[in-house]
Formats: sequence, C-alpha cells, structure tokens
Amino acid sequence: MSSPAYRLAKQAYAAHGVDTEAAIRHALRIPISLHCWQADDVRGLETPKAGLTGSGTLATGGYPGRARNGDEMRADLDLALKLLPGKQRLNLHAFYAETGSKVVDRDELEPEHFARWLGWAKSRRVGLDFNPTYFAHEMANSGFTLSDADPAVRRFWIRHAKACRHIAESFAKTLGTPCVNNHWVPDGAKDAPADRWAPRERLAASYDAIFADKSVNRKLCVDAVEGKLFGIGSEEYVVGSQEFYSNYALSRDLVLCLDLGHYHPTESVADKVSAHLAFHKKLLLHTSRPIRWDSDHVVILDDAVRNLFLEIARGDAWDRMFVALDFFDASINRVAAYVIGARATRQAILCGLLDPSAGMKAAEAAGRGHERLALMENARALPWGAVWDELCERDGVPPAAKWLADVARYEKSVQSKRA
Ligand code: RNT
Ligand code: ZN
Repeated sequence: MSSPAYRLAKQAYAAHGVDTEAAIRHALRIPISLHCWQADDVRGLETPKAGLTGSGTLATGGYPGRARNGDEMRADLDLALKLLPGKQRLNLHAFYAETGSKVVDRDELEPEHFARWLGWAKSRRVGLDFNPTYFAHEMANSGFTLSDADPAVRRFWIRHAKACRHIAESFAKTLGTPCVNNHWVPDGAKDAPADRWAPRERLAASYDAIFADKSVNRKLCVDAVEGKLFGIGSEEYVVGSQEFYSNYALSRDLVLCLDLGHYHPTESVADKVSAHLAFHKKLLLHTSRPIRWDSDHVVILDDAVRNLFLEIARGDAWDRMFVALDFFDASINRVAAYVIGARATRQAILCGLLDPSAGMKAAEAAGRGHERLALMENARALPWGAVWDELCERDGVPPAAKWLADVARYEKSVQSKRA
C-alpha cells in the first residue's frame, strides 16, 4: 500500500506526463559503484604501510570509528548496503589487497590477493570495479608516476597497471559483470614547470605500453582514464589534464571519467556530457563535491549533481554511463557518509527520470522561451521527495532520514569500540 503523499505525487507528475512508477523502477536499476576508500580514509591495507606521500589524496578529520582492516571495511559496507535502495557495486583500489603477512608490491599483485573481497562481492551479489593505486607509495614520491623522468619508475607503474588489468578481468569473469578499471595518476607539479611537454609525452607512451597488452579482454576489463584540474602538490601543472585524457580516451577507445570535483568552479560538468558524448561512446562519472581547494567532500543533492543527471535523462544516455562515488570525509561517521552520498546520487538519478522535460523541449522548439523557463522552475517544486520515500519503501530500506537510527546503533556497538 503506497502512502497518501506518494499517491498525490503520482498524480502531480502524471499531470506533466511523467510516470512515477516507471521512474522508480528505472532509478532502482541503475548501478552505483560504492568506493571502498571512504571506510578507512583512503589508507589502504598494505603490509607494511606504505604511508601517504605528498602527492595524491588526503582525508582530513578525526571522527572515531575508522575501519582498520578489510573485515571492518566490509562490515561497514554491509550496513551501508542495507540502508541503500537500488543496485550497488563496489569500487576497489589496488592497495586494498589483503596479502596477510606477506609483502606483495604493487607490481606483483594477483587476483588471489583480493580473494576475500571477491568472496564478499559474490555472497552479496555485488559487481566489482577496480582502480590501480598510483599514489601512497615510495615510487610516487617524486610527484610523478607513469610520466616520471626515470624509466625505472615508469616501468614499475606500467607493471602495476598491467597487473591491475588482469585483476579487473578476473573479477569480471568470476562475477559475470564487466569491471570498470579506472586510471588516475597524481602526476604534476606544485609550480610552473619549464617543460610541460615531456611528461605528457611520457604519460601517453606509458599508457600505450599498458594497453598494448592484448591478452586482456576489454569487454571484461573496461578501462577508464580520469583527469583533473589541480591537486594537492600539483596546483600549477597536472600532466593528465582534462584535455589530455579526453583526447587520449577518444583516440584509444577508452572510457573517459568525469569527476565532479575536478573542474574550475564556474565549469558545469552537466554541460560537458552532451559535448563528450557527441564523440565518446561512454563516460564514467565520479560523483563528488568540490569545496574551495578540496575535490572530495561527501556528495549532497546540490545543483551540480542534479543537473548532471538531468542532462543524462534529457539525452536518454543512461546506457552510456557508469556511475561511481568518489569522496572521503574523516570528520563524520563514515557509514553515514556512504549513505548520504550514495542516496544523494540516486536521488539525482530519480529527479532526472522524473523531470517533465518533454513540455520544456516543446516550449523551446516553439520559440516560447519564457514558458520553457517557467516550466523548469516549476519542475523544482514537484514532490519528488514523496516519490523517493516510496522508492525506499519498495526496496525495503528506511525512507527519509530514518536510517540514522541504524547508524547510531552501529556506531555504539561497533565503531566506537575501534581504537
Ligand atoms: C583523485 C581522483 C581519484 C581518487 C581515487 C581514490 O583526484 O578523483 O578518483 O579520488 O582514485
Ligand atoms: Zn575521482
């Protein structure tokens, strides 16, 4: 039995020609890949700990309860899965390998080092995605990896990337679903380099060496590449910029990744979707939230996220999209961070599917710009929240913010006991 609020919402949308039932079904079907790295503040599970280097990523905050090992991460993810409606996947990074007491360097990683993650994914019926980890390692201390001037450094990371592609392929084979394998390197310089050319030439050559391995089935290991405007320690120059990767992905038939946190604040990622998809086959989206110089705050339902999925809906480009989360906040409960960010992402998907775009497009085509604008404004006021709660109820998860009680219980009984 649906709620009175939903029944009213259904009518309100129907008046605009929108079928809420179809939107709910579609919104539940779209997979969202949960990034494993929110659970442990992007530390990784390597033995001995490689330790964070200056280049790469950094989670800030000291909220208690960080997951300290793979079991704790999986327990946190189990709770997140319980509280999230729809289809989820898990996005692993290579430095979450579990090698026991054995030290296995990144260039020697094998599928067996992820056996516990794979077992978990199998039993939860969750598909896996993957990422080579080109940071938090002594071979990344120069601030460069695949584009480093030292050929030995480049060769190390090329071996790592090749190993990761085999791991991704084996995940896909075992789980029966393609594995998106996303490459992001921190390479860049804090201040103006005298030579912007050579690192870019080396980066392209290194990737070419990686993808020259034709033994990997690219239908199973779906490689994506991710650029960035600037990072910590690469404020002036990023080797793998947006232009670099857009051209590289297109010319090598790879998937281009757009991370919502990786652009100048006045740029609209939503606007980029139709531009890229005029040429690229598919995009990988990292939902995130930039604040000042940080690119990885917890996703909320802000205009950037809403507009992104609105564009996908308006272009009916759902099948040309992989959706993944990418944020980390160590200043709040980490399971709550997962739930907030994943729910906001799926809410944006739902809002896109509920948008009465047809009327707006018709007004626009008829030259009635004022009508288009008025309908767009009106669409914001439609009762999507009641449809969202209905979606949650139908999928058997708490609606609204009722999941907070589960997180509070878990925090008390599990997370607060972690030193
Ligand atoms: C970093 C990229 C990248 C990472 C993860 C951990 O700026 O967004 O996706 O966040 O690989
Ligand atoms: Zn990202």
